[in-house]
Amino acid sequence: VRGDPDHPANFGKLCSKGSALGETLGLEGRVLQPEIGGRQADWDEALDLVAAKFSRAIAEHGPDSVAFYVSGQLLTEDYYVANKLMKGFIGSANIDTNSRLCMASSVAGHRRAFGEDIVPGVYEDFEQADLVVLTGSNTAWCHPVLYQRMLAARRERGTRIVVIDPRRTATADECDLHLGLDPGTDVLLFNGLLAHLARNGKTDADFIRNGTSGFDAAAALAEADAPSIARVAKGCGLAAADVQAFYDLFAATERTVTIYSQGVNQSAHGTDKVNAIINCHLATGRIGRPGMGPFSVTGQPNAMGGREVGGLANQLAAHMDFADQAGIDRVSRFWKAPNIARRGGLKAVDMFQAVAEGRIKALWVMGTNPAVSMPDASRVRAALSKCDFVVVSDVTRTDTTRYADVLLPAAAWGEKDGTVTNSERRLSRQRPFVPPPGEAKADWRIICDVAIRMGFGDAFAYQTPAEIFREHAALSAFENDGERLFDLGGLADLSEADYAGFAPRHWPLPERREQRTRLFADGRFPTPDGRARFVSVRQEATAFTVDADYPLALNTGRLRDQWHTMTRTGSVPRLMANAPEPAVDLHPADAAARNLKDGDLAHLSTRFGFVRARVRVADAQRRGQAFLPMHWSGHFAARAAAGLLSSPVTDPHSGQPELKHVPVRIVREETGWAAVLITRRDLRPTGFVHWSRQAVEGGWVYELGGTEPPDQGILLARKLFDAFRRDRLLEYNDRRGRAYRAAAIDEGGAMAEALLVAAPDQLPMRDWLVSLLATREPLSAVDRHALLSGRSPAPMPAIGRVVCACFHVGVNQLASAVAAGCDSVEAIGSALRAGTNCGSCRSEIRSIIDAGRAQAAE
Ligand SMILES: Nc1nc2c(c(=O)[nH]1)N[C@H]1C(S)=C(S)[C@@H](COP(=O)(O)OP(=O)(O)OC[C@H]3O[C@@H](n4cnc5c(=O)[nH]c(N)nc54)[C@H](O)[C@@H]3O)O[C@H]1N2
Ligand SMILES: Nc1nc2c(c(=O)[nH]1)N[C@H]1C(S)=C(S)[C@@H](COP(=O)(O)OP(=O)(O)OC[C@H]3O[C@@H](n4cnc5c(=O)[nH]c(N)nc54)[C@H](O)[C@@H]3O)O[C@H]1N2
Ligand SMILES: [Mo]
Repeated sequence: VRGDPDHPANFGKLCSKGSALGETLGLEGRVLQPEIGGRQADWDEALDLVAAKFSRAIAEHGPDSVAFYVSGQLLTEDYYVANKLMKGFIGSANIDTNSRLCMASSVAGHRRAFGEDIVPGVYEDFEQADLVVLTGSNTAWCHPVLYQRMLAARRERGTRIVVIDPRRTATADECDLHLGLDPGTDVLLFNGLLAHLARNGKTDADFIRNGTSGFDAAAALAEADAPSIARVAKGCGLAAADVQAFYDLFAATERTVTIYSQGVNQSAHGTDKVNAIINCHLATGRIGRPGMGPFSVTGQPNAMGGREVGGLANQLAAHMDFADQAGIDRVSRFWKAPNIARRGGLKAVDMFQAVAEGRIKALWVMGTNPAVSMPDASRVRAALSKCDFVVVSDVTRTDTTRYADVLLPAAAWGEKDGTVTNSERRLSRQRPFVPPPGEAKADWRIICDVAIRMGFGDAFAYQTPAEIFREHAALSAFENDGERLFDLGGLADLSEADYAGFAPRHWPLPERREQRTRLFADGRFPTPDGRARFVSVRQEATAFTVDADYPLALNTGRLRDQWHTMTRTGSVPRLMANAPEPAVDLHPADAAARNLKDGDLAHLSTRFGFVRARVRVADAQRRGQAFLPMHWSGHFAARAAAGLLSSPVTDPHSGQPELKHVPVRIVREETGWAAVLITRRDLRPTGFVHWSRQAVEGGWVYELGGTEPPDQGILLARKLFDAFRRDRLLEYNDRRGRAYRAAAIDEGGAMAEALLVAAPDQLPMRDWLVSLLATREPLSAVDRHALLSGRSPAPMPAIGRVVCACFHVGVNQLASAVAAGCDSVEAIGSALRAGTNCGSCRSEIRSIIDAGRAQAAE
């Protein structure tokens, strides 16, 4: 897999996960055939059943008794037909998407300010800016290709970077200023900025007068909220000098882009946070011109396409919504859909609540894993298991597919054919290069096949994705005299050949009107009066308060090399190597206060549930705050999904849940034993207090542990070997019953698996055992002896924990290179290639160089 150097969004650069896509094309875990109640079925039978169950629920309980929960993994064409089926033909707006957990606050903020969900700028602005403000965004890990573009510009023209994040993330490594604000205090910080700009005459009076409304009220509320820098500093938990420095920099720099992501969106006040940011850009007229503007960066491959077709329950289609009667009539006429939904539907959290209460009788989940990614996930799981009829379309087995009455095999990346939109409004094609395996089918095809069976054949008789795309483009232009900026009218007649060869382009792409790359530079906005709206916001009390029972604030988010619920990245050894176990980051003082050290097992609980994870003592963490990655599902650990802890409290405007903060209690889990199982088998062990697993060359490494005393732990762990004949086992038991080592030997005499059990912290090194798994060579007498004695036969030149996932370079190799004289990230790059692809490990390489330097100085 290589990037396309001509693609204008990344110029051929890929992140670690993109580079590893080729390693995810195997069929392990793929769903290859439809299943009904766990047994294999053919497509006709499965589709007939889905159509019949949905039709019956609608006939008996009305259209609002069914729902779709869809995803930004879908292509625009898939999304379009799912939305059309639910809103146009079933006649309910109960279709919502995982973008509710991701982008909904940005959508709501854009609509309040601009009248339409528009990202005004383009990625080039990041390079043309003199100041880049990154707030609530760990860009270095989550948008590494864009981040490297910013850093390149910074080297060339000295762009200043300000990072606003309660954690000191890798993104903060190369910044001029890091504001480690208290969680949830962003509105105060940006209100303070607005007040500061107004107080010091740094606003653009012409732009405010000609292009906006509501400035005076917003500025007055900001002034009341944030009357002084001292007040802001106190409220945000920052040093006054840092706040002052940020405000001065912003005030003085015309070319400023403010980039924001989940630290802003995933909040009980996410929409207000978005508007507090936009207010500052409107006040300075810094919008839509080169190098400036508020900029929401999205996450999923096609989160934006979903917003365009109307995948959110409160949107209708093509940027029209339910507030506008004429718009509903217009879409109804265009679709020839008299039964069209006339009011908004249930948003994700409410949708699963309705499922739990039995109000939703039939639910179809497509391309998302809510059993892991929704907040209060145990309630979501209970709802799924109670629901009368659950359909899941996915490419792999997940924690959610376990609840499927009907499981449908969808085509995956590399097999799908259609379009996506990125954060800068750029449409790109996704083209297939392998046929779908087994009986997998494109999502749009599956949805249309069900629609036809429900009696809507005329409206869903598409033969190709291009046909769907043309209709989507035509709807965006239908009776659109420029009042909706989302207009793809120029693409409504695209031929099959043009669609096949479509080169990436920004919308709007109207048929007759002028085509623009950036929007709003003219001071005209898609509101009724053509003016942008300042939204008066005030800093509300944060949704959570820590207390004696739950004394820490838990933040959740992403790791560098994992993608969401790990359905693909989790089985790629080099992507698992940097952070192999689920771990909670704690400030050293918070860890010490709980008698926890690095690598200990911790028990985390909130009012919604509990999980177990290792402790990682991290200086980047502020006191009183903990951070847990969102990634570990039940496929990779016994119980470590962040969703089990997260709160279902939502933002009142966007319905987006507060995924970034929940009060948590973290205590030591007193373990009596620990074990490691190195195996070729794909297992999900049961009966253990804790396990997690890591993909390695040739199989998996399982870490296990329990609260039982070691002798009982040995008995429990040995059950994992029940599958093997006794004469195939090499076993060692120490006399006191505190340690056990064993290996299972295959027909060829090679090690099929190895199990080591000991008291916690007493496990022998296992790198060499893992290497035996990959070699598949018969065990020598020396190996056998070493295995039973728990000592590696020869010192292994282990590469150590992987730092550069793109080129598989480990910490030991880096340390040797530093010792041998490599004294810069660039020198390391030329020597080992590490850090020269996506660049997201550069900050870690830098800290290894610094550590080497410090050691040399001692
Ligand atoms: N490696 C990787 N990259 C990804 C993904 C992935 O799974 N893995 N997923 C993609 C998707 S779908 C998305 S949506 C994006 C998300 O990309 P990001 O939003 O950058 O990622 P997160 O780690 O969720 O959160 C960003 C930061 O918000 C900070 N934060 C928490 N609370 C607050 C607060 O109150 N205020 C401020 N200012 N900051 C706060 C967190 O500490 C965290 O560092 O990433 C995309 N890219
Ligand atoms: N605690 C906490 N929770 C979070 C977040 C957080 O920061 N903290 N972030 C939230 C955010 S921003 C997001 S985007 C969500 C992501 O959460 P999910 O959407 O649950 O995450 P994924 O693992 O990407 O799930 C996508 C599923 O779609 C399948 N899939 C991939 N391609 C296709 C396809 O073409 N068709 C079909 N039918 N299936 C496909 C994959 O196999 C996978 O099972 O998590 C949210 N939840
Ligand atoms: Mo997301």
